[in-house]
Amino acid sequence: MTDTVSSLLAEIADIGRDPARGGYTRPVHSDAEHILREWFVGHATARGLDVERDRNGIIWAWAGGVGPDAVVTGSHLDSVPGGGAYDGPLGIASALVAFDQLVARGVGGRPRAIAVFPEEEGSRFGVACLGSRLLTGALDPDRARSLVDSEGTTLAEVASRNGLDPRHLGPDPETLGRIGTFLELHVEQGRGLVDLGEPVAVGSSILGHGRWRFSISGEGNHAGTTLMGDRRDPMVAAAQTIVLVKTVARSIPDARATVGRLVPVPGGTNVIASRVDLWLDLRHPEDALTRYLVDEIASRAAAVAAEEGCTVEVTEESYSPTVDFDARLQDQLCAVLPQAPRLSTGAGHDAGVLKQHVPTGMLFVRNPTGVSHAPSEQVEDADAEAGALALAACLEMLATA
Ligand code: HGY
Ligand code: MN
Ligand code: MN
Repeated sequence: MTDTVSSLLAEIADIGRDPARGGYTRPVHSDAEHILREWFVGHATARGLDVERDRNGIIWAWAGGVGPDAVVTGSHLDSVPGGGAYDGPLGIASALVAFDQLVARGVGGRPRAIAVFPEEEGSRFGVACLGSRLLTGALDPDRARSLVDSEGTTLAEVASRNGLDPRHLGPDPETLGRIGTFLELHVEQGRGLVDLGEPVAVGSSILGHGRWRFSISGEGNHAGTTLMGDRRDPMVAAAQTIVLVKTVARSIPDARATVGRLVPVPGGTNVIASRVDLWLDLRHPEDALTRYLVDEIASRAAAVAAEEGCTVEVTEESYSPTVDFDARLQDQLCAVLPQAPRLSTGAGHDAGVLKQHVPTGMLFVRNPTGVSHAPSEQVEDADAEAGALALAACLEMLATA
């Protein structure tokens, strides 16, 4: 095979482009994501890998037999709305090139696989790392089945439409038990490697992060016939909540709090909303402080809402504690990549979910802009190839250690 990471990514460069937002919008089980899945399966099959899809929709491409104690790499193909070209697909393309390297070097040893996890971003059904959470039992299957997208379609319905039996969604200890070590390569979502002048880093930790839905309810009414003093306008309460989110988060060093999504109901220009849903993405290295922050924000939001005659209901949609990757595995990876610094990340990954169950590590590849979840996310061709070679070297070590 003469594929390079850049040539593989060039094959999908037009899939799921979003002219309105810029970048890519590839929600799970969209046409775009299905094309990306077919792209991956085509390349895996062409390499003689045994491809299967498990009960949770995770794709596994096996070389050298199926588990146990397999060395598994992989990432995701779904994106955030208006996302970059590399968040997810870089890990998949690099895994294909790394597997080519292992074949070229005649590397045997443990079975190895590439995994493609669905709905890592949680952009359609609201729960990040949905596939790996189902696989590991971190997400209740009944709750998963009833998750709905913005059209009100449940995950169960979408799963059925896509050849999965929703009754089988859930923990899969047999599949999980095949993994001996999991190593995910991902574009760095920050400027650590730029500042350090290195192309590749070894991951040290993932920041704890959660998502909470704030449903602010007031009284829907006519924009023209309702005097200002007679209103219970949840949009006003929502605006004040968004400002206080920043105030509270800035009071705690290293906290990151974001409201990136807000949905007024019914959403008419000449209509006072009856309800506003907004989502808080909150992250901090210390889980106790994350909890403090969400409680503080929720209580202040209730107070500002009350002043507008509104109420607030807060629902936790997903939460992942801070994850420190296995120290021994980090040391092994750094022994293979002596130039690679160790970097933490503020971004969540399926590796963070799997780490609770199997020895797990990450590699990050330099992103000159440091920007992610936006069209300007970038990886230079030379760094992309360096990442695949680094992944190949680490997989060889893990397969033969
Ligand atoms: O949201 C995250 O941190 C990841 O990109 N899903
Ligand atoms: Mn990602
Ligand atoms: Mn992402």
